[in-house]
Amino acid sequence: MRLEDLGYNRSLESSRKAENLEGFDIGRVIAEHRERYIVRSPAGEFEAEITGNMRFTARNREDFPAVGDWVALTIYDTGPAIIHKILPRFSMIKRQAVGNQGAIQVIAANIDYAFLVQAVDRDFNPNRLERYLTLCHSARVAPIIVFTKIDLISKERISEITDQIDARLPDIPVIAISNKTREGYDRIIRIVEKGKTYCMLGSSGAGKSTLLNNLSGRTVMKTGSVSDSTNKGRHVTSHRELICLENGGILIDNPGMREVGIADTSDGLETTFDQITRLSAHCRFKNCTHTREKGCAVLEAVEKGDIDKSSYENYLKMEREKAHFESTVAERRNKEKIFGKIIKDYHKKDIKNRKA
Ligand SMILES: Nc1nc2c(ncn2[C@@H]2O[C@H](COP(=O)(O)OP(=O)(O)O)[C@@H](O)[C@H]2O)c(=O)[nH]1
Ligand SMILES: [Mg+2]
Ligand SMILES: [Zn+2]
Repeated sequence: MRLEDLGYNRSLESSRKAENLEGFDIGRVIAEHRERYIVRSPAGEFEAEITGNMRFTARNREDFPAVGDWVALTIYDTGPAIIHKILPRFSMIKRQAVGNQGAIQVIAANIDYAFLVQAVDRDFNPNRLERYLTLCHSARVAPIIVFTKIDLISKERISEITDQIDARLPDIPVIAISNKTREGYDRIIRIVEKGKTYCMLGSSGAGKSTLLNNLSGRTVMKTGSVSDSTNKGRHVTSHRELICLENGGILIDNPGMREVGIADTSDGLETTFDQITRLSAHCRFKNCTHTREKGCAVLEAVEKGDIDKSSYENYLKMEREKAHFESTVAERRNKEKIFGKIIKDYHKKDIKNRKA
């Protein structure tokens, strides 16, 4: 196994030099569980931990390694390897909670493409696809839509679905497959590029792990439709893993993100709804909300049928969520500021009292 087989390239090599990490081994994090990491390198696969210094200087979850990260480490004969540094990431898929101090969870790092996996039966939902797209755009990951389980519906229904998505999301590649009959697999295999990293995103039960297993030719992921509600805290693929395909592509499976919140995606909205973004330059009012204004270019396009009505409605919904999220964050920062001032004043008084 060479580093290149894991996706290593020239730009990573120059960051390694720039950061003076030539004395260390380089590896890629292929799994993570509670601050224990599995790192793969040309020397083999190792359990690893981060240095104490790295832990103490970490400000948030982003400062810890994640699946897909390139790390500089020291490998020992016995005991775990020690991770000294994370190489700069070129992309990062993350989640951000509104509560819990906006805690960030890094889903995966250094991803080139995301397969947005959605089953064509009960799972089919264009609004949700637009959410995942927005997540990709804000993470700087190129999206590819993969519809699964086409063996469960008629040929007519398949074309209906793909036509609908092509019209609504004209710039995003769409592949329809069956993991059962392997129809469409030739297209998936053709699209996977050597040295590029792909990650699977989509609801639980959509067929991500089955696809990954089939592509890899062996069973690396457990599959099945374990319901989240009946098996609290149990995820079939909670142990995320990165695998290398025969044709040189690198694949990462992820547990279904049960919902994609706007916090994860807000800076990607403009790209997902780029037609609306472009048109809004032609609205009469600069602060147009595209809801009822006269001379609104967006409303005109919706009326003419140039913009898909449900896509427009989804856009408004996500914009509202974004505004709400931003005001919640601002409010929390404000409260923290006020609270910080109270503490400061208290300390000041305390010092004064002690002096007196
Ligand atoms: N009929 C059919 N079933 C599928 C297909 N893909 C996956 N499944 C089944 O759907 C269930 C969930 O698949 P899994 O790969 O575990 O989904 P994941 O949660 O997205 O990883 C399993 O029982 C699979 O056998 C498909 O293309 N057609
Ligand atoms: Mg799975
Ligand atoms: Zn407008």
